[in-house]
Amino acid sequence: MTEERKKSIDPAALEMLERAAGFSTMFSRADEMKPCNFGAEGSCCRACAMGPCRLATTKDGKEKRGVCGATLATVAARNFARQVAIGSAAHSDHGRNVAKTFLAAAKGEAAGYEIKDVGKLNWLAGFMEIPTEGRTVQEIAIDVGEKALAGFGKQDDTPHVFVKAAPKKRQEIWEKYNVFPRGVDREIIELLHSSHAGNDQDAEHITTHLVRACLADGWGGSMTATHLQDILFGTPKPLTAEANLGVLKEDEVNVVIHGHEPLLSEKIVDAASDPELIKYAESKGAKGINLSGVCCTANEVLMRRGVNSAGNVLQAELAIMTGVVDAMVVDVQCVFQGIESVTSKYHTKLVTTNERMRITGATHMQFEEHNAEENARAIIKMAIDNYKNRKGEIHIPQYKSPLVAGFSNEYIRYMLGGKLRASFRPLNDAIISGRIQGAAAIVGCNNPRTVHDESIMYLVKEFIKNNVLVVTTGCAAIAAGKHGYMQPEMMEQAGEGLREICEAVGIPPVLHLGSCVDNSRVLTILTEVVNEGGLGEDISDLPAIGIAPEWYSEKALTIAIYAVASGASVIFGGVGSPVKSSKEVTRLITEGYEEKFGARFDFIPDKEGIFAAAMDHIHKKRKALGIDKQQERVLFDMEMRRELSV
Ligand code: SF4
Ligand code: MSK
Repeated sequence: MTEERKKSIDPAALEMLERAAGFSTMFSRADEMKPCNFGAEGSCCRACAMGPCRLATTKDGKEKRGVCGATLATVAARNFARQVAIGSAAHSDHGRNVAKTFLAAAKGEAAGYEIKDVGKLNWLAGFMEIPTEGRTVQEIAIDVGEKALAGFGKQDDTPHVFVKAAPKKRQEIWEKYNVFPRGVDREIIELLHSSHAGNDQDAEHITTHLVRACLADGWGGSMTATHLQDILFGTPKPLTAEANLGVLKEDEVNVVIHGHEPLLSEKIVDAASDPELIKYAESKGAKGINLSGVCCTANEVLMRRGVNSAGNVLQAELAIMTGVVDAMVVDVQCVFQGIESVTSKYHTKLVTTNERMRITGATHMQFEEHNAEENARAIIKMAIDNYKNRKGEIHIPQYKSPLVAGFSNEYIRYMLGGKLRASFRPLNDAIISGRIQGAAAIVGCNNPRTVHDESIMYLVKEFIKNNVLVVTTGCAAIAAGKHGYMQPEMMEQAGEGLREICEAVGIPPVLHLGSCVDNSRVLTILTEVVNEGGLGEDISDLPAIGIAPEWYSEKALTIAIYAVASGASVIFGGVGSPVKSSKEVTRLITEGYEEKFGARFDFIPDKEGIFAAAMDHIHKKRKALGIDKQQERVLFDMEMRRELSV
C-alpha cells in the first residue's frame, strides 16, 4: 500500500488505486489541483465582462466591491442561485425526458415500453384530478402524461400540480414567503434571469427567491421523474442484489451502465437477458452477459430490476481499469471526462447516448424512445463484439456485498401496516415511544477531496447504533450497500429500539430509496409521517435530518434547498460551503432560512461534528414535541410483532 493520503475506506477501490499508481484518476487529479478559494467560497464573480471580480473582506474588515458595485453578499448569493438553478435544471430535464417517453408509451409510440404499475397510475390520476372511472389505462395514461409534461412549461401563476401533496402548514409558509413553485422551466429561467448582472442585488431576496426553483425541482421535476418512472417501470419492492467491483466477471461480457436516466438502461436490462444475445455472446467465447451499473442509473435498475452495482461515482474509472468492461454506456450527469482517457488505455467502448452529454472520443448512439429496444440490442452486440479485444492484465478486486434495496414510500407504508391497513402509524408510534429516535436521510455523492465513503459510513454506523433510522439515496446508498449495511443481519449493529423494529418488520436498518431524483420519495415519506399524526403539523416538527457527507454536485445543493424549504434541516460535510466568503449569506441560509422555513442549511466539515449536530437537532425536535422523556420500555411480545409484521 502506498504511503499517500488515505483515499478510500473501500477495499475494492483501494486495491484498484494501488494498481492505478502512475495513472491519472480523479483521486490523483484532486491531489494535483488545489481548489481556488475565491471560487470555492463564492466570492469570484464572472457575471459580466467588466470583471471577473474577486471580492474579499480585507484584513482591516473593509469589503472590496465589484466594478459594478456589487457587494460580497450579492456575489455569493448570486453564484449560489446559479448553482441551484443548474441543479434544478438537471433533475427536471431528466423528469421532462421521462414524461415525454411516458406519453409516447401511453400513445403506443414507444415500442417496448408499457404501463407496469396501473395501481399507481390510477392513484396519480386521482391526485391530478384526472377522471379514471370507465376509462382505459391508455386514456388515463395519456392524460397523466400530458398534464405532467405541461407542468414543466406551465406559464400561469398557479402552483405546480404536485405541490398540494405537501402538508397544509408547509403550503401556508410557501404562500407567506412567495415561493410557491409554478412551472418548472419558468422558475429556473426566472432565477437565471434575475442572476444576470444588474438584476437582483439583494442577498436576502436572492436567497429566498432561489427557493422557488429548488421547490420546483423537488416537488415538480424530480417528483415527476419518480412517479412516472414507477408507473412505467414498476414501483420498487424489496429485492436482493450485490454491490462493488467484485460483481464484474472475467469470463462474461461486462456492460456497465452509468449516469441517471433509466429510460434506455431499462431496455438494456431486457437486451442483456435476451437468449439470442446470450447465445451470440457464447459464440464469441464468453459465458454470458453481465450487466452492472455505477452511480444513479445503477440505482434505478437496482431498485426495480435487481441489477448489481459496481460502485459509486468515483468507481467508474476504477471499473474500467479492471480490464473486463467491454462497454460503458452512459446517459446524463456525473459522467466525467476522465473516464474517456481511461477507456482509451483499455479496450472498453465508451458509448454516449444522450444529446445533452457527449464526450470527445466516445461512440455516440442517440437514444430515442421509439428506437430504444433496437438501440439497446445494438449496444449489447457492440459489447459482445468487443469481448475479444481485451488487452493487458485483468484484475477484478474480489469484494462485493449482498444487499436488499427497493424501498419505495409505497412499499414502506405497506410493510409497516400490512396489505389491509398500509400505514405509517407503526413508524410514528416507534418514534413517539423513543424506540426510534428519529430519521436521517444520508444522501448524495462522493468527492475525491474527501476520503471516499468514510464519512458516509461513519454516519450510517453511528446513527443506527443510536436508534436513528437511516434512509439513503444516490451514491451514499451505494456506499451503504457495498459496506454491507443493507442486509437485514445488520440490524445487529443497531441500537436496541431500532433493532426491535427492524426485526419485527424484517428490514435492514438502512433503507435504499433510490437515485438522486428519488429524494422526492423522502419528501413524500416526511409528508406521510406528518399526515399520520402525533408528530406535529409540519415537516419542520419532525426529528429528521438530511445529510450529504461527501457532496460534490450542484444537484446536491438544489436538493438541500428544497429539503430545507420543505422543513427538513440539512447538513453538508467534506468540502466547505460555497457561500463561505460571505457572513451575511451564511447567516441567510442558516438562521435566515430557519426563521422563514423552520429549517437550516449548515456546512460542517468533519463527520464527528455532523453527527453531534444531527443528534442535537433530533433531540431538540423530540423535546419540542414533548416526546423526549424516556418512556417505559415495553418489550415486543408476539402479538405486537404480529401487529407490525406484513
Ligand atoms: Fe464584477 Fe459586477 Fe461584473 Fe460581477 S457583475 S463581474 S461583480 S462588474
Ligand atoms: S449520482 S449527483 S454523484 S449522488 Fe446521482 Fe452520485 Fe451525486 Fe451524482
